[in-house]
Amino acid sequence: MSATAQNTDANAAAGEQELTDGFNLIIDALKLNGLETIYGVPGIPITDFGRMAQASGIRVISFRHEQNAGYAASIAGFLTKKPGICLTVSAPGFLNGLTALAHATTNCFPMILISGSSEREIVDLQQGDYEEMDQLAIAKPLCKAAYRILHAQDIGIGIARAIRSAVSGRPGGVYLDLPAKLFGQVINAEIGRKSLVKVIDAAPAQIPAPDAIKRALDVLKGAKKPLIILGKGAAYAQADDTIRAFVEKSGVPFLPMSMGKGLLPDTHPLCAGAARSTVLKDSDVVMLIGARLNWLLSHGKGKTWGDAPKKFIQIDIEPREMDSNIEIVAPVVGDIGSCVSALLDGMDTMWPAPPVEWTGSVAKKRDENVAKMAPRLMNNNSPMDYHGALGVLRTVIKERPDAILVNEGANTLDLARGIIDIYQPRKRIDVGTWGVMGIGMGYAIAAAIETGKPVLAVEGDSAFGFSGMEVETIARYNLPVCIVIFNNDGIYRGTDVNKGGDDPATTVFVKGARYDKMMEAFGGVGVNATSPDELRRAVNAAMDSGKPTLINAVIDPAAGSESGRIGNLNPQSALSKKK
Ligand code: OXT
Ligand code: ADP
Ligand code: MG
Repeated sequence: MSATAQNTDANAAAGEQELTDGFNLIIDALKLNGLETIYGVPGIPITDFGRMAQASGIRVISFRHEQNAGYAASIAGFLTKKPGICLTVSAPGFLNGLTALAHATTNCFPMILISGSSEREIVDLQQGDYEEMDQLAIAKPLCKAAYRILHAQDIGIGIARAIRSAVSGRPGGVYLDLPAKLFGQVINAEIGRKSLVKVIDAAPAQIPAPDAIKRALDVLKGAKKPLIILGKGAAYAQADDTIRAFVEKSGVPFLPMSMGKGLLPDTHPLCAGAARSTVLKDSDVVMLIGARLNWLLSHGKGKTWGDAPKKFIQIDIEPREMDSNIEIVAPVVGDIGSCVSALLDGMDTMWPAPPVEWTGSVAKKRDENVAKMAPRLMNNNSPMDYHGALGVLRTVIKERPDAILVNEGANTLDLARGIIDIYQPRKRIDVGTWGVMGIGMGYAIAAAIETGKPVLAVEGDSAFGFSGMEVETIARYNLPVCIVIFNNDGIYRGTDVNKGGDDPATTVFVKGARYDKMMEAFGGVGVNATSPDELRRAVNAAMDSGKPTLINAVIDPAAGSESGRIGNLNPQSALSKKK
């Protein structure tokens, strides 16, 4: 029964006018639109709202810091195609949630940050209200849309607008500002009920133009060395069978971006993940499906892409993405499900496979790289190196392909991305477009809550520190999350030395720290693993039991490299080099 209906019954029994209020209308509006989970941190003015939402059957997951709740909401949006909801208090809580809102927008994940706020009259005259801040103005440049609701009868339409803005077109973050007074505003229950809006077809299909499809197929057909790149937009679209059918019918090698892995298994015969530099350099036609030509693809130019002339086909819902970095000869604008099925329909029954010289050379390079890596993954060194430890985790995921892998760090990220094969769509979630540290525990919590599947979070020791306090949240909700911390005593490496004094170097942490004790402190399982064999036993036990577990994997402090695979992005001082 809706919250408003419960009040109505009580009022009718008392023979009074039927009333509802802001609290109840927000709850009813969210439920009416199937938004049944909230990630947040309570406090003035939203504490009672959280209680009432929980009492009404909404799942309210209470975090230790809003940034982690925000990251949880953002990835809930990616995993479900419904906006993830993050709820925060005013000013400081709002600001803590804002990084995640900006992250959602940058990564094209649908999310709504709902923040309580101070009263307009006082904020606008800057008279020093409790947690005073002009939140709407601050949020605007960091999200796709920002709205404020001032009257209870506008709650229905305000929430509908927020939902539609988050999920339609290119998905993104939306800010919804709810001043404290709104929650307690009382209105007639019937008027309230009628003001609610159920959003119909929140993300309408966007059908591509037939001539755009024909142009794209003509370019693809003319290719001698074609390549398909599958980005996280393709994973988000949930058009998994259509994408697989298209790739297989085309016979074109595909390169998955990090979160596009698993759309087709990394072990698929057409997967070129292990021949990345070869396919980027040597291909002549590249079809991007839900992937942007940003820094992760070297903007489509330069050394990475080699000298061979290239034509790009791009499928994206955002028309302005076309030609953002280089010329796109065949832009296809529409939602990926509609575009890829139109491409599939437009292919002749006898679609010619790409020349075997190309597919054969890609397969050969891939097999060579895989074979080169294989022996390194089998070592049982103690302390562990990255390859020994990741070899174990690769098998864990192979044996449990429906588990979700969360991954952050530098070396821990880059090496895990290459080594751990992914077999199903949306099973690898990571630092995304910004390469941001801190998504780990929020993502792990949301992945467990939204999917009910076991989660393996593979974390650099620095990366983990950004959201580490949420191990208490994981223990409190008894979530099936196994965290493995690659503990190499620091950021990139634990061997740096301060050349100017007694303070520790900026990149090193306490030597020999025991992160496993953190989980034990909250009643979960903690394990210290010093060899691949110990790691294997501990992870298997955790994944089988589903108990919250934190494994401190002791990694050689000298094993990593500066910034993992992206050390080239560090600016260098010409002066210090001369010294
Ligand atoms: O083809 P070639 O020969 O080139 O080979 C490629 C593949 O073909 C091959 N490959 C394989 N071989 C064999 N078998 C298999 N299966 C296979 N698969 C692939 O391997 C190579 C490499 O493949 P890859 O990875 O696909 O290709 P490449 O060239 O690396 O791809 C380029 C990129 C750019 C697409 C890729 O590198 C990428 O996606 N990179 C993302 C990088 C990223 O986002 N990093 C995170 C940011 S780093 C830094 O900023 C950090 N900070 C600062 C900070 C941040 N970020 N955020 C905030 C809020 N504050 C501060 C911090 C603090 S990282 C960091 C902490 C680090 O310390 P930790 O303790 O957490 O971690 P450790 O480093 O472990 O100590
Ligand atoms: P990656 O980092 O994996 O390369 P990006 O985040 O750069 O991926 O790109 C994702 C792209 O997917 C964005 O340009 C976004 O507009 C697009 N996108 C997201 N959802 C859809 C969809 N349903 N249909 C079409 N394009 C989409
Ligand atoms: Mg580290």
